[in-house]
Amino acid sequence: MATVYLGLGSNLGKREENLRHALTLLSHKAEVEELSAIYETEPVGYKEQPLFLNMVCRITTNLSPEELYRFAKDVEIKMGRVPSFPNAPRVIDIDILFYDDRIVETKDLTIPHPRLHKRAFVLIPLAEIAPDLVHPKLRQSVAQLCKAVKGQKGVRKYTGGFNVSAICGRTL
Ligand code: PH2
Ligand code: MG
Ligand code: MG
Repeated sequence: MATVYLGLGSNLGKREENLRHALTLLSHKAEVEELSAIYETEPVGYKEQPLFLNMVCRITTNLSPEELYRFAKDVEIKMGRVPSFPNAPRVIDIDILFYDDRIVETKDLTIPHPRLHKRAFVLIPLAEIAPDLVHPKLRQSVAQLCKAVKGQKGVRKYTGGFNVSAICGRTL
């Protein structure tokens, strides 16, 4: 069984509902073990788009990294995500952040996620549920990476929140 951290983001449609729906679909093939809070975040990269909701979760799974990547893409497509330009607005984005302490570098897939250490919208929620997790390439903990990351002001706790107890026995 592998322990995996996923980053989720949505900035189109009913954003909260999209996060909840993605977690439900993910839970059909993986155990959703822990969730961060939800954060409302300023878009990074391409700025002229709506605010995102972002969160992270920890899952356990028997899927290989490639199988999990395919599964996450299938969930994105099922939820109506359409191919677009990099950093474009999206109904849902599901990124594999860490897969145990594996390093994967193939044409389609890079694990750890190649930009996670630069993204406050990933590190702030991740530091909530896995501060001591060590990045296997950078050899720094999530808490250390989070302390150093730029753009923290653009990441704010979202006060909405939803009941996910059916997914992992926890309410946000
Ligand atoms: N995802 C991106 C690009 N920019 N900005 C925020 N705030 N949140 C995201 O999830 C995000 C982004 C590409 O995946
Ligand atoms: Mg992404
Ligand atoms: Mg993605």
